[in-house]
Amino acid sequence: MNLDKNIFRVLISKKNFILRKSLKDIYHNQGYMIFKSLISEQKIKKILEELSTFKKSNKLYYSQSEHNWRRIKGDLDEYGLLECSFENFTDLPWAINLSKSGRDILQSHEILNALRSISKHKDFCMWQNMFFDKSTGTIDHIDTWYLDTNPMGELFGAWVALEDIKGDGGTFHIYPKSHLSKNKEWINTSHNNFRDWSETESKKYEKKPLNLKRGDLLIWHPSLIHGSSLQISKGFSRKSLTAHYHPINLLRSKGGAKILNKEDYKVKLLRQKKLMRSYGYEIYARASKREIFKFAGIGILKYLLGGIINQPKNLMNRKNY
Ligand SMILES: O=C(O)CCC(=O)C(=O)O
Ligand SMILES: [Fe+2]
Repeated sequence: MNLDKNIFRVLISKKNFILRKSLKDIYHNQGYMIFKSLISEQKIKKILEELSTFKKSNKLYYSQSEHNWRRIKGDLDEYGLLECSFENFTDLPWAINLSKSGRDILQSHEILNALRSISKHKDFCMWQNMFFDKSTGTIDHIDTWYLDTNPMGELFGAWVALEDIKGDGGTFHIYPKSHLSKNKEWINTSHNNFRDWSETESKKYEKKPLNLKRGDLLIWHPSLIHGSSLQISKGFSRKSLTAHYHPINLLRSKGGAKILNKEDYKVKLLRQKKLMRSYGYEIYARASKREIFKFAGIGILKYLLGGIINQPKNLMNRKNY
């Protein structure tokens, strides 16, 4: 046995343990963590090519910012930028290549390691994702009002810069430490009240615009106030991805939801786990192929029926307030 090598190994793992502990502390203290140059140039080039191909196709997609199904060509501005955010772009059966390039980033080992470095949990599932070509200008909010775990606080928001963010295309911003607020008046309020609460609460903290570089990853706490600004100069994009992850052993919920008894929790968790699929990746995806087809099929139907069923509703866009 080579003793020297072994001692070295122990020292390394001890250092790693200390490093990991301090990363967790920083995350819990600040409410966010930035991982520089995490995603390779090759993966970024691929996904941008795939988005560009998809934009030429005029296929259907679900817009998170408008909350409805739409054709992509009609949503491109005079510079060819997509005006709306594209929700669950990895779950469209008619966008296989785009979906794969998205999963290669959002369900990657790189993001898994980043999540593990700041969480006590080992395995995660991607609940939802979005592709932003242009800044939609998202109101300041905390994700927990919309999505969180039960018990709350273990959801992870993630943002990947697909280009250097300089500001002309709008920026994503956070309010460091705002997740530590004791004020929980947002629980069980309407969206309007929640928006007012977020605006008032954010004023107590310093706003930090994040000029991340292509390939950087940001992870934030579900109670951290964040949002984004509108495009400043025409023609400038804010190419980025976001995703929300939860540990596989926790139930998806909303912040402030009632705590379930052990039995009910177990049953619901089992049901949730049955839907998850790895698709060959180390981070699980939220839904089985069957669910994905169902979601897409309902989408086509809603688009064809139109009217009230597919009405836009953009609650989170700054333009509306
Ligand atoms: O990039 C944005 O405009 C907002 C994204 C966001 O709030 C989220 O993904 O939770
Ligand atoms: Fe958010």
